[in-house]
Amino acid sequence: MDEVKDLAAQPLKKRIFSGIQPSGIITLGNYIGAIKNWVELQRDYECLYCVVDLHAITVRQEPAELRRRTFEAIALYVACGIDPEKSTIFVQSHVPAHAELAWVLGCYTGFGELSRMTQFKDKSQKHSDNINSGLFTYPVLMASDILLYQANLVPVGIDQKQHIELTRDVALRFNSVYGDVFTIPEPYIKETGMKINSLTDPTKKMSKSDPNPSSYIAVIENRDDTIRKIKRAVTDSDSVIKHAPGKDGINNLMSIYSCFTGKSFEEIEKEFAGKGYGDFKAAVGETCADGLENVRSEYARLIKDKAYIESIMKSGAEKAFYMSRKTLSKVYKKVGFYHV
Ligand code: ATP
Ligand code: LTN
Repeated sequence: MDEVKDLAAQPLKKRIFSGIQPSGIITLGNYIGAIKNWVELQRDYECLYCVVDLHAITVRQEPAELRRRTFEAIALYVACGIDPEKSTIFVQSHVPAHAELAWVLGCYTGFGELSRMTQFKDKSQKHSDNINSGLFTYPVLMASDILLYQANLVPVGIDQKQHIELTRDVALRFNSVYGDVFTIPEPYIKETGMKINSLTDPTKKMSKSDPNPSSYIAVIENRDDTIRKIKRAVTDSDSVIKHAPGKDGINNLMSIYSCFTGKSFEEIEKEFAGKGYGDFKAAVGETCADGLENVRSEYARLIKDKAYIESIMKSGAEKAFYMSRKTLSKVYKKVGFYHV
């Protein structure tokens, strides 16, 4: 029995875990900062990609919408190129060990550590009418997601770096008391695209829960909307296409362009030398819409196939359930819970 456990804890390929909240329509920021990298990493890693619905309820959600978005997010993962034959795709609430481990890890996480989390500070300002304890302990649940599967690497945008550092601290603390229970995970954050900013306020992160749809590109919106939103994106008053401090709007559009074309900022500056913002924005809009074209048509096909999407959820949850139980039983044993 112990041998089986050890095999599950040490896979041949290194393991990856990541997730997105079904808290809104998935944006270009989520795509570039997370999903695009997930697709590439599938080749060399054993990957688990989750729709983290337990996290989403830290902010009030309309139940029918949450349910619909969870379904849509799974379809979008597949449409983007996550292969259900290679990777485990599942919904967080389908695997009870996430919440169970979160309770245990909460007892090894300091109030002071959680108080320093910038996402908590931001979100409690934005939702001052609902500063619930789930919002505060959110990073403990995220640590459980990652540690349950003994993940080595966690591909995310830069905004999640602090949460991964906390995950490492909690895992090291737990291991120092009980021995090597958890793998210590590393963040995987790509320099270009680690923070795509809002199109209406380029000093802020593009966010799917932004109430203004002009601030984000939805991965599945139509081509004309994408082109129009980029055309109207806020930029500064000079008209030189150059990556420079203070030019947040242009820097942001250059990052988007770079992510789809693979061109460096210098190459982009050369390409648009002598041209104005109008030409540049049109090129970014077209390139972005082209880059999302396949995802959009694949999504339109998949979203109609309820039985297929639900079968992915079910088999993903089964695999994740089995893997998660290994770690949870080990943790329960280590802390001294009675087993019969
Ligand atoms: P919310 O607005 O509800 O907080 P969000 O759009 O910030 O949601 P999350 O579900 O919190 O998205 O994040 C999912 C993944 O996408 C994380 O890895 C996160 O770092 C990444 N991500 C989110 N927004 C961006 C962005 N603007 N640029 C780059 N990566 C991003
Ligand atoms: N907190 C993340 C979403 C998330 C996550 C995870 C990401 C929840 N659990 C585990 C990576 C690994 C966010 O993007 N806000």
